[in-house]
Amino acid sequence: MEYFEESGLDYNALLESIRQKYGQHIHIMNRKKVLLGGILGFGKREGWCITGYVSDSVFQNRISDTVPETLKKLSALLEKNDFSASYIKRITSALEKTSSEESLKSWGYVIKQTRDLICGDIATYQSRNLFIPAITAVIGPSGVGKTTVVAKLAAKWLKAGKRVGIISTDKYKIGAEAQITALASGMNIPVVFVGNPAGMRQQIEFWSSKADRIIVDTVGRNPKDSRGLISIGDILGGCGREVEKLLAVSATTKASDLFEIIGQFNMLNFNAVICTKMDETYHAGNVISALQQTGKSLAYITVGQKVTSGIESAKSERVLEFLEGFDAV
Ligand SMILES: Nc1nc2c(ncn2[C@@H]2O[C@H](COP(=O)(O)OP(=O)(O)OP(=O)(O)O)[C@@H](O)[C@H]2O)c(=O)[nH]1
Ligand SMILES: [Mg+2]
Repeated sequence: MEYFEESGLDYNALLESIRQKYGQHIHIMNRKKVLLGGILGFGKREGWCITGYVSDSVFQNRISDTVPETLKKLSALLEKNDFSASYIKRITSALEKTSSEESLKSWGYVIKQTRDLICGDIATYQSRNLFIPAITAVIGPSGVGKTTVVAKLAAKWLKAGKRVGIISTDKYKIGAEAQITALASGMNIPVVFVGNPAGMRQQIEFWSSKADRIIVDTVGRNPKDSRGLISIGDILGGCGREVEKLLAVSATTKASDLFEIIGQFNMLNFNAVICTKMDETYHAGNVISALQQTGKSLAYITVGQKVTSGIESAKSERVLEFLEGFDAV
């Protein structure tokens, strides 16, 4: 799938130019009004921003008889690892362009080159949190492991000697309050609950001299529910200053859904992705394809349900361990 985000002043003209650029098989995920142009904040005009993607079927990789056997085998292996069709095409085309006919006969060569290409595609995120306390919010769809990530991050930063506080915006879901309270109290970390931006502002002020890191747990949101996403943005806006927003997604989600989720949550301007439940997948090509095609970077991966461990800063070589058939040779 190829992802796009285009803006223009006139909606119909914008749609037409997207069709000209990406063809007729576009799938629109989100359209919103935005302010465009101007200099130094003056003279901005209202326009539209459209995000979406071009269906995989358009990019289907037709493998002809002239393609070396190794590349056919590679395509099948990438497909087995859940890479998207357009990502597979990207890799096989890159190999064809940059390799001699002779070297493409070697399976070892093809695997090594592919590993290097995939590694290069996994952008990792370096936190740029400047203020103390640094605020990190974990956002994402329901059930992906956000609260677990919050507890894992709290444990990690606690071990590093930081003073940690947790703010939860999930006051409503049955059991949510008890879940985070139990996790936090096991580590002797205070947790408070807020229900609106004003409450958030108050808590941030209260914690400003008592914590080095504040972690915000948020309510799970259906990515199709724009209003729900906006309400997350509103409550985080109550922090009144920079918040690092990390989008948690599960490694067990299929590539096309990851693509949609990342596209929809983009309206919250999140900084990077946390991929949870990596231990539950053997074929993480879905994650790699979605990250590469949306241009998003990976902050952490989580492996396992234990809250005191199992969160790792993202490293591209490590992500490759969650693929089948791509061991280093
Ligand atoms: N195997 C595995 N399970 C995990 C991981 N992270 C979280 N889980 C499990 O996923 C389930 C949901 O985790 P939560 O942290 O409650 O998910 P959530 O996103 O906060 O859920 P909501 O608040 O309901 O939206 C729990 O059973 C966790 O133990 C992981 O890395 N690996
Ligand atoms: Mg939760």
